[in-house]
Amino acid sequence: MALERTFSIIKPDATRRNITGKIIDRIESSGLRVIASKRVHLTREQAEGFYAVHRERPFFGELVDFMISGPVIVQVLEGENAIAKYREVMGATNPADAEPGTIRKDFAESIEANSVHGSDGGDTAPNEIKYFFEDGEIVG
Ligand code: RTP
Ligand code: MG
Repeated sequence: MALERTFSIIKPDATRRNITGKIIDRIESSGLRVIASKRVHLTREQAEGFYAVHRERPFFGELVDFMISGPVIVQVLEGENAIAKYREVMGATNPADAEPGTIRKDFAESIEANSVHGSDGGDTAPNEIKYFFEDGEIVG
């Protein structure tokens, strides 16, 4: 099976609580490999652009405020079936609905402060990766 790449953000609630290592351990234990990583503080423009698909949703303003409330870690993950695999490892958007053993069940604070982002499909993943990384920053 071919290797696939997905895009991950470890969100500000997790950097604030200093639990990024615990989250990366879940990622690596699942078999996914971190092939690019950097810690950044998103600008409002970057966060609005990244979440543009949600612009009309009622939570958009709060989501952007949250995503710029502290540093994040953006990453490219590689592995077999990486996009679906990482969605499984993350768990449901709302931690109350997430399966035991998932990142969001075990670490998320709320439906908004839910510790991680992962691309939701083969159409979005490459664009999300390009939004944050140059080709030379990704070492597979
Ligand atoms: P993500 O894009 O961050 O991986 O999360 P997702 O696909 O599971 O959820 P999505 O529907 O794309 O929502 C994006 C992020 O917006 C926040 N959210 N808040 N207050 C609310 O009702 C609400 N719903 C979603 C979460 O941070 C969610 O991850
Ligand atoms: Mg999403």
